[in-house]
Amino acid sequence: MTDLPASAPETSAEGLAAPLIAGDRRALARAITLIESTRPADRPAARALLAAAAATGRQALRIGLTGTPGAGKSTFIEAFGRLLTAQGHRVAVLAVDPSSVRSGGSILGDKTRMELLSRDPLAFIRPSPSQAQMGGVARRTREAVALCEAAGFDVVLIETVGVGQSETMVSEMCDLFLLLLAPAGGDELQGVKRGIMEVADLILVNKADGDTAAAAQRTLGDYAGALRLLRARPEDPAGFPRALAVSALTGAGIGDVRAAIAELAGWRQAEGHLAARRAAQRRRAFEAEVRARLMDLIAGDAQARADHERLGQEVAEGRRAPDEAAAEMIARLRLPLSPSGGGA
Ligand SMILES: Nc1nc2c(ncn2[C@@H]2O[C@H](COP(=O)(O)OP(=O)(O)OP(=O)(O)O)[C@@H](O)[C@H]2O)c(=O)[nH]1
Ligand SMILES: [Mg+2]
Repeated sequence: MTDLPASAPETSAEGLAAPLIAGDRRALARAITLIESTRPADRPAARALLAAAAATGRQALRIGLTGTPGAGKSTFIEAFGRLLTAQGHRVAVLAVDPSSVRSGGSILGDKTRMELLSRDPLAFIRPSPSQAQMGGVARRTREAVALCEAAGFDVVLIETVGVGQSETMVSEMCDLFLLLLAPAGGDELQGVKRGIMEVADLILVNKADGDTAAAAQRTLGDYAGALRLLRARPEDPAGFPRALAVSALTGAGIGDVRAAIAELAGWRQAEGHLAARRAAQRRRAFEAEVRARLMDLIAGDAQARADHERLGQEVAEGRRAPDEAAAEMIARLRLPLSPSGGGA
């Protein structure tokens, strides 16, 4: 078989860029498929498309959302997303699911729980690709956000289920971070990792309706108390981070969430914190890409791969110190740099 050119019409950057920038959702979906491709031959077209996207200079408000399984994330996105589109915003929803296997039931559940939003012409919903390590997921998600922005979506919601490192990753690519919780007994507080509370701008206690209304108010009190113990952050106005009770089902409190987000984002924008945060995020993304490429260099070379495996084994067995083995690994790559090794 001959190599298919990377610029096959259906995946060419030139063919996709114009409709993408015109806001065509099918072009956006295909563009995301292109940047998700693991075929090296697709990468040049993906890069060209990302360059065209960046040239638009368009930016959205990027909102991260995490929450325990079943907390009501999908139902919340349906309610919140529809509130935004009713106000004329164009809303893109990107799901990040690090657990590679997503049950068909869950996807079906999402379809019904975001039924109106998924049919809304002002909305775009993209389920997570089912694969790969966090590194790859982080890059793809970052790039998908950039494509959504170029397509004219002015709010991008990045949803992740509250497990593993995915929240940290999502918080690294958003302007604002929401934590959605279901009402529960007091011991639930311990179940939420302190690290997530520290990056959350809003803690939303969902299901504040019907039988669970009282429990939601109690949980709200617990979290509001816990938030008061956190150190004030210089990039926040008074009153943040804040805890709110909502009902994604009835819509109660969703308007307050909208108002709190507008207040916080407006303040951060005016004070320059938003720009500084994005600059720091881009910088860290660059550092992560450099590290990833170094690992790719190793993986792509048989000798380097063997050295890496052997040194890793020696470190695991306690025969070598990690620092020393890493120095040898880098020296063996024979990069055209003088290996000063930090101390020498
Ligand atoms: N009473 C009540 N039930 C809710 C509310 N929001 C969601 N639910 C219910 O909670 C269940 C889970 O809702 P989902 O929106 O699927 O939750 P999720 O966090 O997306 O779940 P996963 O994606 O499976 O982690 C469903 O049965 C919803 O109908 C709410 O505000 N009040
Ligand atoms: Mg869901």
